[in-house]
Amino acid sequence: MEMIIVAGFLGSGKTTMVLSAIGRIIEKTGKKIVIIVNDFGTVGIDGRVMQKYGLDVMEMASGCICCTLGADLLATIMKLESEVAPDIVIIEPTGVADPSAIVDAMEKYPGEPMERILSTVIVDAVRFPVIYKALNRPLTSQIKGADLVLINKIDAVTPEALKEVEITLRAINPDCPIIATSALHGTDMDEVVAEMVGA
Ligand SMILES: Nc1nc2c(ncn2[C@@H]2O[C@H](COP(=O)(O)OP(=O)(O)OP(=O)(O)O)[C@@H](O)[C@H]2O)c(=O)[nH]1
Ligand SMILES: [Mg+2]
Repeated sequence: MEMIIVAGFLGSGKTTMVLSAIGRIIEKTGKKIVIIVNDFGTVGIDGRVMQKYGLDVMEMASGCICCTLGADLLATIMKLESEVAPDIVIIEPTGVADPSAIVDAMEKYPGEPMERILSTVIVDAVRFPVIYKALNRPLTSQIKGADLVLINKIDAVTPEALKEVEITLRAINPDCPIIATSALHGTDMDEVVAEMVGA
């Protein structure tokens, strides 16, 4: 089983990104995917979308996987593994969660270890300058720990503003792939999916 964490601050476009990516991942790889979401999102993951792709959604009983210190998350994944046996589990934590908390929690996972854990962080291109000022520490920490950074909502910013965001992110994380996208319009999603599934 592989794990893709799709983190990012509130409203950055995590759910929209997951919905935009899953169909492409399934078409490309034929893999069985399960999504674990928290239920506080502005865009819910629609049951009909799930059915279309034969997906299962599991919401945490507590609604927030970062608040459960891993215990609930691990139990959920164990249950998934035995009942659904997915190839890929995609986790959308709440906006305040640092993906490294999930990666750390997975070290105590009693089942088969994950073949791969990818920490994706979505950055809202529109609100980044403001959020970066207000929440510098947690945002920097998220981006530093990311395996993949997606700058989302590029449809809503000028090329100059996007460039600024790119420069700041690159300075924080010099190594990981950074892709500018619009999850809403499906821009550059092939590139995103290629990074997500490692193909
Ligand atoms: N313009 C634009 N809006 C977007 C894009 N992606 C998402 N949005 C909008 O941003 C808002 C938040 O999107 P969500 O996908 O719910 O974001 P989220 O990170 O899952 O939000 P929470 O789960 O509430 O933290 C919605 O109104 C989306 O339609 C994008 O690429 N461009
Ligand atoms: Mg969401």
